[in-house]
Amino acid sequence: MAVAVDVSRFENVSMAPPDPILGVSEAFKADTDATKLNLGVGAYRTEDLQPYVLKVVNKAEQLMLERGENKEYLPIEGLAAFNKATAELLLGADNPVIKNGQIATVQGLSGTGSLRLGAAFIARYFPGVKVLISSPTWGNHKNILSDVGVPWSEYRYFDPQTVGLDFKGMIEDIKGAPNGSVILLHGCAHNPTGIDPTPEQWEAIADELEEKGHMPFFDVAYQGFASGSLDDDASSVRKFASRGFEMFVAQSYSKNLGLYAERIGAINVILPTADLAARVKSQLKRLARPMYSNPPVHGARIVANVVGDSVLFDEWRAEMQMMAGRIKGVRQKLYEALLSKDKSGKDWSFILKQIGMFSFTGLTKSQSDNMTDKWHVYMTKDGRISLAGLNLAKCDYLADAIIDSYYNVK
Ligand code: PLA
Repeated sequence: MAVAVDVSRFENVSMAPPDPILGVSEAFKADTDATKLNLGVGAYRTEDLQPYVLKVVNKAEQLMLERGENKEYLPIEGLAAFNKATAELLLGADNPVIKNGQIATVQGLSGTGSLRLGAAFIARYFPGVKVLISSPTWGNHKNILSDVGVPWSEYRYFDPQTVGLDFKGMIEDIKGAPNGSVILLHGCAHNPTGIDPTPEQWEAIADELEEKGHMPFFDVAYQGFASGSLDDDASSVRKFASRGFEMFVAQSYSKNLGLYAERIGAINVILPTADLAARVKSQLKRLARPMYSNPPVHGARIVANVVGDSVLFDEWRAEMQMMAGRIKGVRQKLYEALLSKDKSGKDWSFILKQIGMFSFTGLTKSQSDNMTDKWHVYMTKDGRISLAGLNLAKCDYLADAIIDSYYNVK
């Protein structure tokens, strides 16, 4: 017999606030104004502002259909061909770490799910160890760590005065963290600032981590998408690997292969020996099994097919360069539009210096609100705009909106 309840036992559940990034897409959908522009979520759009499925992805899917592949469960660690391809793409196939089997790679539910697996591993094996994240960082880093109960604090990263890297502050905070902390680093195209350390600064960061016995945890969500080169965008990670660090690296294929909804990525742990790698991998699988059992196969097959076929691989690189190039093009056009419209002499060149799909405009929350409420430009409230959602035709309009918000809103 059903139990009648006057008051629901869910009565004390409050309404959660919209997600600071994905909630922007929901608000955008609800706006009926024709001029509306979605610069919130980092998702690549064509010059016509339409979503883009890479041609090479279509070809890989065609291959899969022809082969008549089945839908059996994958092993807990994911598709073997994908795991091999993704580690090789990250480090380079001839990297000693790969040759010696010093890497534990487990397919994850894209970047987010892979970060979550890494964080769960930290919670289980290094209880109480603190993770340091950059200020600011991708907002979900905090949620991921908090939800698995890993303590975190922030290191200085962005200097609003120079609109550049607060390198001194970053090093001081890394130095000040308890020995043996985990330092979360963005492999390339830092989100949301678009500011990366120089090669010399990376070297100094590595020195500091070594000195303090800290462990790097790289989040690589934009390999190949930042500069157009898979190798250049992995150089930070490869530098740390060659210096012999034990470390975590989360990867995502959402942006560089446009596989957002396929949820394909990986967590890698680089270790001093193959024996340790085997043990760590077995424990990552043990964490994955009760969370989601085993990962989806479709995106893994796409990646494995593209990376495993030299013709498709070259086509992918060309499409990545095209996407990165289009973003650089709107970056340039937006900068020129701001320069020609704003006669105050303000230096807008930070837009050109930032890399990747985002620009961190420096607009405050109320200025960002004005962008949305008055101009129908949807963006995150930290002042970040996704240039991947902008086209050349809208650069003038966007420049007008930025100038109005910057000068007319406190
Ligand atoms: N890490 C960083 C630094 C990211 O920017 C993102 C995505 C991810 C990981 C995770 O992406 P994935 O799970 O799809 O692989 N950030 C987006 C989307 C593009 C988001 O917030 O989920 C963003 O707009 O910031």
